[in-house]
Amino acid sequence: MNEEMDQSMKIDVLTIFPEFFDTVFEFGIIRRAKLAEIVEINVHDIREYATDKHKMVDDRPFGGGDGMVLKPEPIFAAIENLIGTSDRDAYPAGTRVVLLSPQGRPLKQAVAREFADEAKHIVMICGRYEGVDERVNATLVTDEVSIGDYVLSGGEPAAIVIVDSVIRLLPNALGSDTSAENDSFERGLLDCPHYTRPAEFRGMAVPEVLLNGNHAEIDKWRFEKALEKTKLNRKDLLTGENGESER
Ligand code: 9D3
Repeated sequence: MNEEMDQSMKIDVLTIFPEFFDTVFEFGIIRRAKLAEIVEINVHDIREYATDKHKMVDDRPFGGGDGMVLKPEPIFAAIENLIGTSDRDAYPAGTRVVLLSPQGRPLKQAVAREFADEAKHIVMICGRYEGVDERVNATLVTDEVSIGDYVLSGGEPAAIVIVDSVIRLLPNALGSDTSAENDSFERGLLDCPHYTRPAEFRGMAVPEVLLNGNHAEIDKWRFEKALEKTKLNRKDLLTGENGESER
């Protein structure tokens, strides 16, 4: 096949809990994208790359302290198997090795867009415990990403979030009736409220403007409601102090 024609993406997930991903990629847009061969997703148990007799994947931190640290050897072996090299500078073009970590660059729509536009092969490394041996970060990782300022038990939920946000931006992943350009974060505003039938439910009426068929008035109402909601819940989107403006 002509290389410029092939817009498909390969995603590999490295985790010590592969069962965590057993069903998450089997619904909706992700399922359809897999069936349409827009994306191929494979989940790998880091333990399968451990070579010692106890299949050790973690160890105590040098310098002391609580918790365990993921060992470098199995992760280097996994990357060499999946990419063909553990030399970051020798990765094929379009290869991203993403470490999910609380220390990462915050995930924004612009980051998902960058991966969707530029990556052909993404390997996600899910951290656990207190973290991952820093030599993984220093040598293998091209992008360290966090999904926000709250504490997770590991990188697995973050990997799922990134996979979802990236796949829906791949060419042809959404049905022709939907467009990623209309998504609220691509516009920099939260979405307006939505209503469907019945026009009155338990005494609550749908706003009259939505029923009168005047589309100029409807567009104006929707914009005003979106602005109101954004001022209330996400002032940072309006003042450009959250990095979202790099769209
Ligand atoms: C005690 C200090 N903590 C660092 C902030 C330790 C720690 C907390 C949580 C170490 C690892 C984790 C597990 N979290 C992730 O691996 C993670 C994560 C997150 O916790 N929040 C947002 N995004 C991400 S991406 C990976």
